[in-house]
Amino acid sequence: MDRTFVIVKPDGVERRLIGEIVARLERKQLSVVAAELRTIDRATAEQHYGEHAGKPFFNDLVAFITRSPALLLVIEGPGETFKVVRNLMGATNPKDSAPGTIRGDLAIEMGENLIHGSDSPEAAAREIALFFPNLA
Ligand code: D4T
Repeated sequence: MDRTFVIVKPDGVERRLIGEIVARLERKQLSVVAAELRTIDRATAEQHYGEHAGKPFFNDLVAFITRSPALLLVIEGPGETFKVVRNLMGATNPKDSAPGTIRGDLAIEMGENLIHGSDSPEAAAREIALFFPNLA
């Protein structure tokens, strides 16, 4: 089985969309294999979004992802799980994401786009190790 890392971001928890979002992953026949509701600390957020350090939206991004609890998830599927999840999520900017996707149906602002999913198998391994260091 093949794993990826997902965050239901603070806006998703605040809007009480945990059930809706997890249900969409499960209906696709993906499995939740680890889950934790956690307020992400600043150091972890800066490491997670390291590729965006120095960009104009970086400080807002870190402030957003740390502002209240997020649901951290390890998701498992039969293969290319990161890609399956990214397709369910829709495009990063909710103004571009297709209807039928999580962002396309439920989000409208780039800064509040509900969900994160790793964008490659390498990112999935790195992010699972960062957020769930005790997971085998
Ligand atoms: P995440 O990482 O949150 O799943 O989003 P994506 O993988 O879909 O997109 P990303 O890494 O390029 O962007 C991370 C995060 O930053 C916000 N963002 C991005 C922003 O506010 N302004 C921007 O110009 C970009 C590119 C949205 C998602």
